[in-house]
Amino acid sequence: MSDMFPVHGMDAVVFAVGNAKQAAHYYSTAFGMRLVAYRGPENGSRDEVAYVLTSGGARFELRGAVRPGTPVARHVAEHGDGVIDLALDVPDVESAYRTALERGATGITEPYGIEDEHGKVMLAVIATYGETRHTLVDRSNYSGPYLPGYVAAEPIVEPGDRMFQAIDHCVGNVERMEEWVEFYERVMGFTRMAEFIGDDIATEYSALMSKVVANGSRKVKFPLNEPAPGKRKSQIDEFLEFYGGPGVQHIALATNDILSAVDRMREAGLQFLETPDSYYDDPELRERIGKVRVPVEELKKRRILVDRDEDGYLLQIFTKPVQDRPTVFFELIERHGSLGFGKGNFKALFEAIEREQELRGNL
Ligand code: TYF
Ligand code: FE
Repeated sequence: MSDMFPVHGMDAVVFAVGNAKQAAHYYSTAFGMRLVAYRGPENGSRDEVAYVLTSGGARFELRGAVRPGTPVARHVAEHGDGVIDLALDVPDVESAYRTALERGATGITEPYGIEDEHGKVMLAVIATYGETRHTLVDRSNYSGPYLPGYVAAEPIVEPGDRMFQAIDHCVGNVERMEEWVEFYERVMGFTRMAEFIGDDIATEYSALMSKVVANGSRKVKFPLNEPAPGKRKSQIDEFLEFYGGPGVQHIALATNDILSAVDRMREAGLQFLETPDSYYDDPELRERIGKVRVPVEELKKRRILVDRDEDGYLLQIFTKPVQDRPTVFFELIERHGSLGFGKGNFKALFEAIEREQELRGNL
């Protein structure tokens, strides 16, 4: 199955935002990303601007509207700032697109090539949950800064050491999780990973159910959440209400130094979810996690969560939502062998999310 739809990894996460110029500044200063490419009225894009930033292998494209009535303007009016495209790096766009459509995916843009002096890129677009899309990209014959139509750009601020190196996973909030799990299985040959949140955990405290699908190499991991009936309003329902339908909930960024990343992001003004002291003072925590690379005190100081499974351990932390609506947020994750998503932290995490929800009056 997966041989029929090979995927190398994520190509880019594309955001539609209300003010791309300012968002580019934010991701440069608070996330330490490097501006590498730009497209706008100065070089032939009359209606839209786009800023492309990278951090190691992770690439974000921030799109904004220059005039009313454009697709980006409409998307932002409807959903607020959000992710419009999880672009996938594929070896053969034509065959991936045909395969996807044969297996029931909705095509948005037929495969096409686009060229400039740096070479040629192949692109096609299929639909996924809500208004989110997957652009299929083959840039193996291209050496420009991003895509034809974009010009190279200089960093907005001089980037220091990288805070993160790659995109670890991209999470979708949907109304019917199983439908989208089956979509990725059928269309892309992705398989279910072991970690999931079933109705047992859901009824206890999380008010959500979750399953994870991944490609064969596990480089692309897509957890999918759906609301579950609980004592109070699900955080997934809050997202669906404020986003105006299904969409990307969080992007997890893989870092190899979560301590310094958190310190620098906080210094730049980014806000993280607060984990209570009781999480760190619980004697069972040390038992559960065993030996990790830093003393628990260092994690406690920064409110970093830790989880261990049979393969190893992971450190993770979650930002608060990064735009006006209580929708998209980020996770930082430092993996040491573990392939999981922090199952042992779900209780503490969901309680922290619910405290925020309550402050917003949405619980
Ligand atoms: O991606 C994950 O599965 C973890 C845990 O609403 C998680 O980051 C799951 C659901 C959710 C927030 C975090
Ligand atoms: Fe996550």
